[in-house]
Amino acid sequence: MRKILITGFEPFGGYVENSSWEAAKKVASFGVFNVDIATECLPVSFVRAPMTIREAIYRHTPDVVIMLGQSATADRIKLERVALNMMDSAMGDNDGAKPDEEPIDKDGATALLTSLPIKILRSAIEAKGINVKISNSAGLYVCNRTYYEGLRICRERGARAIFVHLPLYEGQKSPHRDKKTMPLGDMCRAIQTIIEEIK
Ligand code: PCA
Repeated sequence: MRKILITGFEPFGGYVENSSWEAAKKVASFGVFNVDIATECLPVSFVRAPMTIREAIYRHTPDVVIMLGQSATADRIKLERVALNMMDSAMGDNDGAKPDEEPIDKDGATALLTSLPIKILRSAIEAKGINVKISNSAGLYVCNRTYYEGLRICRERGARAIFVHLPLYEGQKSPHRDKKTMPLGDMCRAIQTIIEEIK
């Protein structure tokens, strides 16, 4: 049976929930036929998120890692193509860290790319009538930091990985007004579609 690890994040930036963790829990509770799904909730911390995902990958030994994150500015699902070797944040993470254009690994590759067929995944999600696009930047915050780590570890272990940014879910409490949202059910169907495509 194929093993998949789905990660989401704890809340950050004034939100009381994170759509990524809400979606991860729901996909795992529905399940996907013939797939062993593990989940992990990551801290929004430049230091602790990569440590936690490394530990989770070693513990769960997945074939594929699907990392999820919330993007409150997104109006659709964003399949992230690339992780950049840089950290930068004026807002700071949940530990108060505010890296200023710091490399993740000064000897590491400038960028790492997903090892999954991103255009095929986009088409499959579109075919379900769900709004989706490919994005060429996951930002320079904790999601990008986590993606870089996830891709690096998966490459070492012969596993595959992708990062997916999700909008706020419909009904999610937000400290900001007029944010675009998406039904949580659509986000879950998109993630299930990814899992089915890579079986
Ligand atoms: N989104 C943030 C970090 C945690 C999350 O859910 C990001 O896009 O970097």
